[in-house]
Amino acid sequence: MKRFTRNVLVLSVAGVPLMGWAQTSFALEEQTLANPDNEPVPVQPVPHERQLKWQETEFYAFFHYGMNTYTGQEWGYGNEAESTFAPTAAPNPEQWLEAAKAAGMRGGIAVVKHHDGFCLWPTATTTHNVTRGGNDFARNTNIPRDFAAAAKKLGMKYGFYISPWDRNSALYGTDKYVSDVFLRQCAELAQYGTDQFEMWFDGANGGDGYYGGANETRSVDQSTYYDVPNLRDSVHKVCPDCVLWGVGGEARWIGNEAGWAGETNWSPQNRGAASNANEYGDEDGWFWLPGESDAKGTNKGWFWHSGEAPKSAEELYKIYLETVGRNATLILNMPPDKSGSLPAATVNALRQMGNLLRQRLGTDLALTARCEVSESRTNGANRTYDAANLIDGDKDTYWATNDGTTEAVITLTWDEPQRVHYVALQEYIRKGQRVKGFKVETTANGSDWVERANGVECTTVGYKRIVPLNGSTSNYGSGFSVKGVRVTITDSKACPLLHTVSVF
Ligand code: FUL
Repeated sequence: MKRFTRNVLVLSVAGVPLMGWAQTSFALEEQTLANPDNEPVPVQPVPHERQLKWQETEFYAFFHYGMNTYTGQEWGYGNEAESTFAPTAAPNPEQWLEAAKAAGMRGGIAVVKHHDGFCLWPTATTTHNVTRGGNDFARNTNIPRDFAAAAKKLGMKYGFYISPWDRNSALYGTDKYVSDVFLRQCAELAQYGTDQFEMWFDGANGGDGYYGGANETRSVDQSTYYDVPNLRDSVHKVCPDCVLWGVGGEARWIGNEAGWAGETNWSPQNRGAASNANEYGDEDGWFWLPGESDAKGTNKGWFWHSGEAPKSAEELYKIYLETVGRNATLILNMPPDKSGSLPAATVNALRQMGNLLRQRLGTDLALTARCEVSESRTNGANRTYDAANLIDGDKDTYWATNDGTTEAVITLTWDEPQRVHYVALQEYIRKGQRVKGFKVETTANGSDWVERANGVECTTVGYKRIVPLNGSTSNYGSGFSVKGVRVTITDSKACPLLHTVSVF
């Protein structure tokens, strides 16, 4: 039996009405009423189920392909003749996604309409589309159809980038553009697969353009123009797991296009925050708006350009550590060329990147460690909060402390020395992001501890934090020979909840 003390609202005493808070206590069977599993109270805001699934995608590809591939531009003006789109072979999304998979990516987003307004599927909303392309390869192109089919075949997640800004449409800037063109295009895309994981809505909105021959500047207020609440509800009815990125308001731009997130990175954020605040999120943010970092995988633009080269596998690996390793997702761009396929050099760089990820982050040494904690929460009827949950490879079980405990120590030890480079931590974010500070130490002999990760801001954790023990994201180094790794949580918004501690 356990005695619970509750604050209850007292409405009347002896017939005399009265409003106020009084403290009563009553005995109950242990944890049998509202919270039999003794689960911690969530720290708001918390993610929606679809945001959780989206976050688990972690690392996915961006494919910028379209009219610009054939004009060499980055932002087409909207006046390009449809016949300019003329692939030299049938565009091959399966080849794109195979290369992404080899890099360790779990999905991809294909650009199917960029700011120039040219649609890579046979849409009913505009004649500025592939059906009027320059050859049979163009006229048979349907990227949403083929991309979705390839993703399903390869077991990858998929989604589409559709630019809200349309420099071709005569209607852009009017309500009719939103109702008859943009929302319909989104509805058409939703029909290409109900299991889409993300729709990407760019932040570049309005400016000069062709606009059906008007050749003028048109500006809109992107916070109200696109009828986003209606768009969100309509897409979710068809694609319940599809996160509407950017303008859609369910995940945020990390705020630079350089492939890094802040070491301190909160998933909570306030809508409309400045881009340099997006790199860090907001500890007190009202919305669960997790960060996505978009980065170029090549040395020129988002679209393919003659003479371009992919970044090296080491550069890509550093980007990974500084995004996925800092509580953001990484969407890495690799542009198909005029043949509609990825160039061989790109495919090769992606394969090498995948090799690095497997070699360096593929074998979790924590799974063979002893794991002890300074405190674990009292177990519930159907849930345990023990140290064992940290190393059971199960993201749905977690370790927690009791309410009121915001500092704790997790110690992993091995009988034989292990060569280690990274510690990775993952919070059980279903109940909100909590950890505000931690430190990492190692011991070579089992008794003398040395603090590692010097120079690294050991602050937030979130969905995933990968901490380089040598403090460097660019130098893998030779690692440390250790018999123990100790993580001390030094501050947390409420009792910390971690589902996994990994050591690589
Ligand atoms: C930007 C766009 O303007 C670029 O062209 C590109 O699509 C990039 C991913 O987003 O804001």
